[in-house]
Amino acid sequence: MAKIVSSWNDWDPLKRVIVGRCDNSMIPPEEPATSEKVPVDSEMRGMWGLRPLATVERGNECLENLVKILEDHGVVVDRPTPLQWNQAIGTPDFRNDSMMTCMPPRDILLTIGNEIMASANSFRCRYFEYLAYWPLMKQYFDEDPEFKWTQAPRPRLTDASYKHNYYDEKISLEERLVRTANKDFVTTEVEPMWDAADVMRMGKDLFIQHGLTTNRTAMEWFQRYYPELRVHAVNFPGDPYPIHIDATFVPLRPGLIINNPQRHLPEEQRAIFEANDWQIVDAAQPAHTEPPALCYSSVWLSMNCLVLDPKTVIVEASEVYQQEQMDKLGMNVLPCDLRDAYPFGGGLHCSTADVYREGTCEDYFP
Ligand code: ABU
Repeated sequence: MAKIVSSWNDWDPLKRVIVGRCDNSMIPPEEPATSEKVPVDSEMRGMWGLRPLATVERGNECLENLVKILEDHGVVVDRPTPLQWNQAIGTPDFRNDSMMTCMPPRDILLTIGNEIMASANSFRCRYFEYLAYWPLMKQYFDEDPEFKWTQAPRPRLTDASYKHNYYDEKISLEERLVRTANKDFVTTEVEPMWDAADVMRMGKDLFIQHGLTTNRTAMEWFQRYYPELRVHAVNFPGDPYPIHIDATFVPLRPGLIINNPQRHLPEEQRAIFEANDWQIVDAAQPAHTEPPALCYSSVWLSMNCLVLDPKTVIVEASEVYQQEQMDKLGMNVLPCDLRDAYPFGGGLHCSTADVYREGTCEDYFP
């Protein structure tokens, strides 16, 4: 039996990966955690329902572009099995009028070594999203005797998990930034809640963003679950909607990170990188001033790239400034037309989840 699952970081040579699907995707109904992520002037405020079929088909076409590039570079690609996301869901603790999608997998699945763990998301609409990946998990389990198939403790997501009316309609951008700086977010600390895309894996070290989707209790949970790893809480005060680290702080290879210039890492949190001779470079400006229609994410998906190995990176095809910068940083750039998949939850990194990268668990911060 073969070794199928192993990955310790985002830059070692990628050999197997999951790419999401847009089928049956929903704009979910408003609920305590999601409303905080949707800007007050967004066209998505108050909207919910099935996403238009033409956009689903176009999003899937974009994901096929990514699959082709990956396969042309010898990467094995696995795909989830979409559910009918428009079904209402319920648990003893909450009911929600629909689910969301199986994009992006990066939010749901966290690969650390030979373990893939389904996350403990704070959005009620994402509570059952892991089911789309369960057929793949079973396949890996059958084929790889060392694969650890794990589900993180399921949050209850009762009303006690959220600060209600935390952001009212009139909150200014400045006030949002003050709250980010004060690490004052919509979730409470009654239980661990986290999105896998808030976790940056760097061998022995996990850097986890504290923000709208991941709380402090999650960090404490991670440290106890992985006593052999070091967990670092990071936060980015320039981000009024802090969600997911992979459009903010993105490693390209050992020693090199690009950082969102609007969301600088505070001095005291940079120290560990500087002390270990890592270079933190401001990312290039996005090529767009607005995200595409019906998109939750910011224009900074420009830097949400997928590293195939320490010399090769996939960058969105229209993000010419980011491509140019990657080229200057010594990376071989593969452009991929993916922008119309952004509304389904993110860019190139978001749209994937690692299954296998070569390499082992290294200590980059001795
Ligand atoms: N899922 C990544 C979103 C990050 C951003 O909106 O900037």
